[in-house]
Amino acid sequence: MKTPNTAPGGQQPIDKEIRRRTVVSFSIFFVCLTIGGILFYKLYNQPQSASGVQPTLRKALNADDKIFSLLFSKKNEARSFKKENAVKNVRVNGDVGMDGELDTTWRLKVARKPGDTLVLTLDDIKALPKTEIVFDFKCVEGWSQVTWWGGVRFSDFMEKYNLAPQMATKYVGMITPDEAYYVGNDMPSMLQPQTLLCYEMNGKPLPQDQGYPLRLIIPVKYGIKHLKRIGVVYFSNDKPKDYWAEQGYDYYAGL
Ligand SMILES: Nc1nc2c(c(=O)[nH]1)N[C@H]1C(S)=C(S)[C@@H](COP(=O)(O)O)O[C@H]1N2
Ligand SMILES: [Mo]
Repeated sequence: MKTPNTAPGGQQPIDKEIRRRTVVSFSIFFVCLTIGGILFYKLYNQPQSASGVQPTLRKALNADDKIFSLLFSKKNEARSFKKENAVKNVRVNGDVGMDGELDTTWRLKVARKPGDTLVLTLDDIKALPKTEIVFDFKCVEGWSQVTWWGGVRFSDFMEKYNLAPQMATKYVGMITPDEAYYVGNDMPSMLQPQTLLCYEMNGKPLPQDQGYPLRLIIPVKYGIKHLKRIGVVYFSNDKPKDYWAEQGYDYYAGL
């Protein structure tokens, strides 16, 4: 590369160099402007297709659509990890509605409609196809942990128990057996394929303090929505009552 001559008494080479660069910059600018003008003219005079805009523009818009729909679906999916990345000592946080221990006499009550409740055992739930997920569990308090869970997809559960009419409601409510902890989640998040009725952690039955026999795992939401120890599930078009929303936290609590 040529370095400007800054030898004492010789300012002229620098002025020359500046002039040269100015000429080069303007030339490049005008060449680009001309090419841009020609391309624009060609594009503008393209016959319009049935889609209402020039085919080249339509192509660009279609590509744009594709990118955004991909981003959108990714946005609604929590990143998943390998099982090896899951922590062994899973933090226990929140014990509202978790007094005492539960055993096999536990039943899941699914209120299909007022006066019409489906009563299920843990074995009924385990008989459905099993899905596992490893994801970064995030609590609003500011901690997060990569954890590994297993259970049945809520969407599979809804399908197997013929709950299609209930799928048309806006919200799913869940309550602990003692009714002390309760959450509401929007149906699209509940039907998202990573949402599980979970009965395993790290490949083993769910420990008592993690919500034995059944808890919710809903990776697109903060920890507050992952109700441990499900007693009742119900469906509603109004927002179900929500423990932490009542304390002023965001109802949606999405990630
Ligand atoms: N029954 C019940 N479920 C609960 C809570 C609770 O207090 N009671 N706390 C919630 C909160 S704030 C978090 S962060 C997660 C923590 O789950 P973990 O104990 O498995 O880490 O559970 C959620 N589910
Ligand atoms: Mo939390």
